[in-house]
Amino acid sequence: MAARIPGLIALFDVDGTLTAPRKVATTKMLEFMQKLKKVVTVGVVGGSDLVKISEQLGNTVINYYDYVFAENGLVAYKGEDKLKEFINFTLHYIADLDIPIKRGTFIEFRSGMLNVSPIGRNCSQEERDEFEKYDKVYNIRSKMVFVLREKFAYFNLTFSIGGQISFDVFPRGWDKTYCLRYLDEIHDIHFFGDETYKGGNDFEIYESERTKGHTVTSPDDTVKLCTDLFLSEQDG
Ligand code: M1P
Repeated sequence: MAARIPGLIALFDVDGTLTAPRKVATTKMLEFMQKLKKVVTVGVVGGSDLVKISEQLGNTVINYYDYVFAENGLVAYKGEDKLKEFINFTLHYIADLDIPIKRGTFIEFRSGMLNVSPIGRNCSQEERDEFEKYDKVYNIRSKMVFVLREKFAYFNLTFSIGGQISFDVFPRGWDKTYCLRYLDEIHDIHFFGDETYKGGNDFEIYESERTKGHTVTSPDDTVKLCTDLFLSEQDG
């Protein structure tokens, strides 16, 4: 087997890039990644924790990819008083929110971020799909982010609407670019993501000077783009 291209990595967002949002990767995608891994170093950087990424990409995800960065690669969170103030305000805001249904787990506490969901993370798949549609019409999440950004401007937070029912909140700089510090020796970093617009959770790493950013529209689009970039010469 030919050696992989040295100093180059193809780094992928998960939801909307390797899988449909919160869904399991297709066999076609898993097989494609195995093929791609023979040619380039491959990595995953997701906003979710490792448990969720493993549900989507398989229990052996760590063995399949050269790098797996869960929760954007973060490990710590500090500032208990600020945290409490933020959580209290956010829960009050959600309590006053008039949306069709609410379930449980409105704030999920993760290692390097808070994930805030107006409907609650305990909702079913059907309920989450419905909320996504409702949110597209009524902008529940973007209005909430607007209020929180104003209210907590001095906290230096980044708000990122990535998935279907929630948004992530984390200290500025603790976005997906955080994982790049583990890739110091790699100079050619290709990043693939679907939420690459300003405010999307792939924006910072897509824009980073250290990466060549690629916007994809679906997992199929990811396969097509990677084939054109990395595999066309191999097949030809
Ligand atoms: O990876 C994108 C997002 O996936 C989930 O979003 P939601 O549950 O709203 O569909 C969350 O894990 C979120 O943190 C993550 O950014």
